Amino acid sequence: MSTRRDFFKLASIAGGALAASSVSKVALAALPETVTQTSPDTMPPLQPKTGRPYNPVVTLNGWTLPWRMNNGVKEFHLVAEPVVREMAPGMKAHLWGYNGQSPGPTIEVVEGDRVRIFVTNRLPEHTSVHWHGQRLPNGMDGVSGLTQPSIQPGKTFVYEFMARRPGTFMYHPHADEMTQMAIGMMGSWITHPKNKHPQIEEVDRDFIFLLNAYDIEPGAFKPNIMTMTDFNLWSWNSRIFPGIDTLNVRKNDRVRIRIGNLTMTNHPIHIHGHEFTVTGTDGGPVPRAARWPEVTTDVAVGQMRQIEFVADEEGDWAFHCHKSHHTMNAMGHNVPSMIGVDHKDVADKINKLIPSYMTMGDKGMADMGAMEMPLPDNTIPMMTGEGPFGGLEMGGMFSVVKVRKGQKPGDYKDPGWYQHPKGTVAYEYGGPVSDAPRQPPDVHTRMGHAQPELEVQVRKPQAHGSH
Ligand SMILES: [Cu+2]
Repeated sequence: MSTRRDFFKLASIAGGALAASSVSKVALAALPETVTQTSPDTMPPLQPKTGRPYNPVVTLNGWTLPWRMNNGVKEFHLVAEPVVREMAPGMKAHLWGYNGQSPGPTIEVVEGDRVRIFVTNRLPEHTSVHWHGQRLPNGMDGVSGLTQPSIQPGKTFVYEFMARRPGTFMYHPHADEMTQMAIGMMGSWITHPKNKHPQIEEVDRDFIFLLNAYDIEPGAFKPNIMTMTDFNLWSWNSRIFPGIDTLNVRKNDRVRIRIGNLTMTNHPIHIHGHEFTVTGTDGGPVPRAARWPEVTTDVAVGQMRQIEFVADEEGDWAFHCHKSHHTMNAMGHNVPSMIGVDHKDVADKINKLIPSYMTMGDKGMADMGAMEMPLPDNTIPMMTGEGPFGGLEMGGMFSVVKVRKGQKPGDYKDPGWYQHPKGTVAYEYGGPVSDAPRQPPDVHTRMGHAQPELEVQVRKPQAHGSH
């Protein structure tokens, strides 16, 4: 608690600092300037210029919201508004978000910081902001109708509380949630520890992103907000592979990745080539004795998971959701199985009549990636992305952790594809392959073994049994 004398002391310090930076008191009484981001690229971490120092995070295909200091209070300005988000090159979605992007900017503060967030509503309907996972006064919790009146279009509300515990959090509306979260309104929040924390490791690379899902028909721009389970775009920070940036790290870096889930299903997030431990959730740091090694961790709906590992194996390591339909991009629903059907000639003709027509491949789904068929505007192939050895046949929730010895500290630009040392890549066998005859498959065999046809006797239940 500040005493009255402390307050005057602070005010005079602040006044001095302000005079130096020529910001008037009138300006500080007004709303903090609105900062907008239009690029969907991963922005460099925001190094704190004021307040307690910390090691900032990297928001995957996102950015961090700058703040201003006002008498020791960190002031942020979030603007809820319609945005156009490029989900991948060639595909844009009309979403709702904050400050020009969906998800909104990451908010980073330090444990003990007093935070004031101005929220301006430029949406066509009311909203609110819930600070998921925070300890705060009940009236700052952002639940429309329960803890506050909703923020009407054109209005600005102020939230103010102290960031009491360190960890990884999110923010999202608690007003017409079905619409507002299905259309991209969400953002990440990190509270860094004030001092060295016994359960919180210092890391070299610290990434954060949110899992989201949309239902956007090929050729359309707006998500269908009525969809409950049948989404067709599975994204990280509203980006789909190959639109998701790679996570570039230096060999032996200690890496933390913070993942929050605001979709309507769980996502088992999987890394190749390394093991990690879950070091924290939105409930706080996991005590060391309670951690165990994993290569996949399930991030359930409304949860945050912080995973950590030492990146000590060089290479391009796949990092993705393990639900195979979540590493694919938009496809029409109710697609018939076309395996075994040669449709190459028909597809072109059908496409002229029905622009949104897409077919499943005739051998499997892999030939979808090869783009034999013209696609409608504003969609990208279901499985795509080119690697150094060919098509990756992945979309959606997929990226690559690039571990390199040569990555300079502080310089984390994409190093390009991994150059494998000689003799360390799977290769084609050059010798003879025996051509032993195999049982030809036919309708009466299973697994190649002939099976006698079974005669099945059905005993009908009898009304006048012996019981
Ligand atoms: Cu998933």
